[in-house]
Amino acid sequence: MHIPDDKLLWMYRKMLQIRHFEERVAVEFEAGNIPGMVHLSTGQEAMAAGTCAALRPDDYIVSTYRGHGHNLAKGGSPARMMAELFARETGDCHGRGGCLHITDFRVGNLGSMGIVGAGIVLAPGAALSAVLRGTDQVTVCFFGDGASNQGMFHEGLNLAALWKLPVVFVCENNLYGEATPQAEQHQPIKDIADRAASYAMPGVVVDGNDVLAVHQAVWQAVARARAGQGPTLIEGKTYRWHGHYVGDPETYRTREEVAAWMAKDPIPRLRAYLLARGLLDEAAAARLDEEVQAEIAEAVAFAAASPYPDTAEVCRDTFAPQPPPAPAQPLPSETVLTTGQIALREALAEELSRDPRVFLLGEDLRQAIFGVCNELYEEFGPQRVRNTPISENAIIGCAVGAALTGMRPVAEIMFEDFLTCCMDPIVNSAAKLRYMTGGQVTVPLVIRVPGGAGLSAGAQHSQSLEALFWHIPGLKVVAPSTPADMKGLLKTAIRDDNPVIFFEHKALYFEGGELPLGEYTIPLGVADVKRPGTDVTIVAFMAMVPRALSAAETLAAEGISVEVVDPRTLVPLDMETILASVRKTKRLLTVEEGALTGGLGAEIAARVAKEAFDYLDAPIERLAGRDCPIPFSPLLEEAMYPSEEQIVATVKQMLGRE
Ligand SMILES: Cc1ncc(C[n+]2csc(CCOP(=O)(O)OP(=O)(O)O)c2C)c(N)n1
Ligand SMILES: [Mg+2]
Repeated sequence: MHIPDDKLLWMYRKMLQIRHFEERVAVEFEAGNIPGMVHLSTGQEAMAAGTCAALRPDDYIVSTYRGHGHNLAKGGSPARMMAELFARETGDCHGRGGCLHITDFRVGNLGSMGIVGAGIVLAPGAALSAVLRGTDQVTVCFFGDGASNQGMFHEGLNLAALWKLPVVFVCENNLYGEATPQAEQHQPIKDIADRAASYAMPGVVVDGNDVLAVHQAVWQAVARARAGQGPTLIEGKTYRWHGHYVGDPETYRTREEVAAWMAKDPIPRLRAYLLARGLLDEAAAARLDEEVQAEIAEAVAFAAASPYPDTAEVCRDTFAPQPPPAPAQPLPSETVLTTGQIALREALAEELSRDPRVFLLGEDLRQAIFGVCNELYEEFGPQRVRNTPISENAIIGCAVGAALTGMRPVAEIMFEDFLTCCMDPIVNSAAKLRYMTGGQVTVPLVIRVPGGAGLSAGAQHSQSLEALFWHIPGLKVVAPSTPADMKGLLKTAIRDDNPVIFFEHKALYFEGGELPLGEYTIPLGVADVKRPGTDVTIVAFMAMVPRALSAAETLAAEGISVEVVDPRTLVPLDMETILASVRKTKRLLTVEEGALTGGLGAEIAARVAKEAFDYLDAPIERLAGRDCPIPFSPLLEEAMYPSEEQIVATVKQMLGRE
C-alpha cells in the first residue's frame, strides 16, 4: 500500500506530540498540578496515530480513559486538553471530565468512557446514524484487551456485524488489564482478533508498535466500512510504558519486560524509515522535536494560567436547555375514546412522520406482547422501526451513539425489569455524557418501557422501578396515567434534547380514555389536577391514578372532598402544583405502586414537609408497594400494592373519620 509522504510525516509528528504530551502530563501530575488519576498511553502512540491517519475529519472515534493520544490524533487541541487535566474552565470539558473523559466533540471524538467496554455499544449507534443520515462517515471504537471480556463486546460486535455497520473496532492489546496479564488470566484464545470469526467479520492482528502496519490495516477496514461491507476487528499488540496509572507500583511485571518493549519504541522505528527514505534528516527531526516540545510547553502555560470553573455553576450542563414549558392546555373539545396503547402508537407514528431523525429500535417490534409498535413496522419499514437482537446493552448503547450524532432514537425495552440489563448505557452514558463533556453533546433519546404489576407476571416482569431512575441526575422521567397524557407527553419527550425514560404501565395500555384529535403535546414538568378537592391531596402515580380517582368518588359520597394530583413527569417534578394543593387541603397522601422504601412518596413528603410544614394539619401518609418482590398468585399480587379500600381508609383516618 502506498502511503503519501505528507501522511508519513503527519504520523511521525503526531506520535511525537502524543509522547511529549503524555510525558509532560506525568511530570505535571507528580508536581501536583493535575488532580485525580491519570492513565497514560506512552508506548502506544502508533495505535492512535496510525488509526486516525486513516480517518476523515468528519469520521468519529469513541475513546477510553486512556484516551489522550486518541484525542490528539483525531485533531484535538493539546492546550484545551492540558487545561482539562489541570481542571480548568478552558478545558475541553470545562473541568467536568478530566483524564477519564477527555473529549473534543468538534473533532469527532464522541466521548472517552471510564467504564471498561462501554464505548463498544455506542460506536454501532454512531455508525447507524451515519447510515440513516445517508453519509459515509466511519466510526472507530478504541478499547483495550481487558474490555474484550465484557458482555458489551459481544453485543456491540454482533449488532454491528448483523446490520453491516461502518465501524472499525480497534483493540489496543497492551497485554494487561490493570494488574492482570490478559493472555495468562483473561483469555482462553490466542488472539482477541480470533473472536471476529464469531461475528463473520474480518479479524486482523497487527504489530501495534509499527505505525505503518496499523495504518494499513485500519485504512483497509475503513475502506471496507465506507463501502457498506461492514465492521472489522483489528487487534494491535502494543505496550504501555507506564503502569495502569501514574503511581502504579507495577508489581505484576518485570523491569526486563518493560525494557524489552521500550526497545520496540514505535517512534524511532518510523524515524529510521523516514531517514532511510530521505523524507527527514537528523536536523529536521531535531527541529520537529523542539517544535512539538514548545507546543506542549505552551499548552501547559495556557492551562496553568487558565481560571478554575465557577463553583456556582457546578450543575451546569446536567441537562440540555429546553424552552420553558408552554402552559398546559385544557383537553381540546374534539376527542375520541381510545386506549393507551393506541395513543402511544399515534404519538410514535406522528413523530416518525414529522421528523426523519426519529427511528425506533427494540426487541420484537413487529409483533410485540403489548404491541405498541406492531403496525408501525409495516408502515415505516425496517430501517426506521428496527428489530434488534435480544441485547439490551446494544439497544440502548446504539440509541445513545445515534443520539450523539444527530438522530432522535426511541428505544423500547420489552419489560421495565430488563432495564437492569442495560444500566450502564443508561446511567453512565446517556445520563452523563452531556455533563462530563462540559455540554459539548446532547443526547436526545427516549427509552419506552412497559412496567408495573397486575398481570400475574411474577417478580421479574412486574416491577415499578421509577424511583431508581429519578435518582440519577441527567435523566428525565415520565410516568403518565391516561391515553391523552401518554400521547402528549411522548411527543414532547421525543422532541426533548435530553434522555427521557418513559414509563408505561401495562394495565393502562388497555384502559379507555379521551384522546384529542391531531397534534397534541404536553410540556414535561407540569402536573395535572385530575380531580379538584378541598379536604385531602392525593398525589398518585400511573396505575394508582385511576384507583385514587375511584377512592375519591367513594369518599365524595361520604362528604369528603379529595384532590387528586397526577405529577405525570417525575423529572422535572412540578412541586408548585403539589405544594399549592397541599397548602389548600392541608393534608397529603402519596400513592404509588413501587416499593415504599426510598419511593417517590418519600421524596415528595420530604419536600412538602420542608416547604409547607406550617400548613399541614395531619402527618403526611404514604401508600406504596410492599417491600418484597412481586408474587405470582393474583391474590398475593393484589395484596402487594395499595387497594382502593386502603386509600379510602387512609384518607378517613387522616381526617379523624374512622
Ligand atoms: C466496568 C468496569 N470494570 C472495571 C473497571 C476498572 N478498570 C479500569 S481500567 C481496567 C483495565 C482495563 O484493561 P484494558 O481494557 O486492557 O485497557 P487498558 O487499561 O489496558 O488500556 C479496569 C479493570 C472499570 N473502569 N469499568
Ligand atoms: Mg490492556
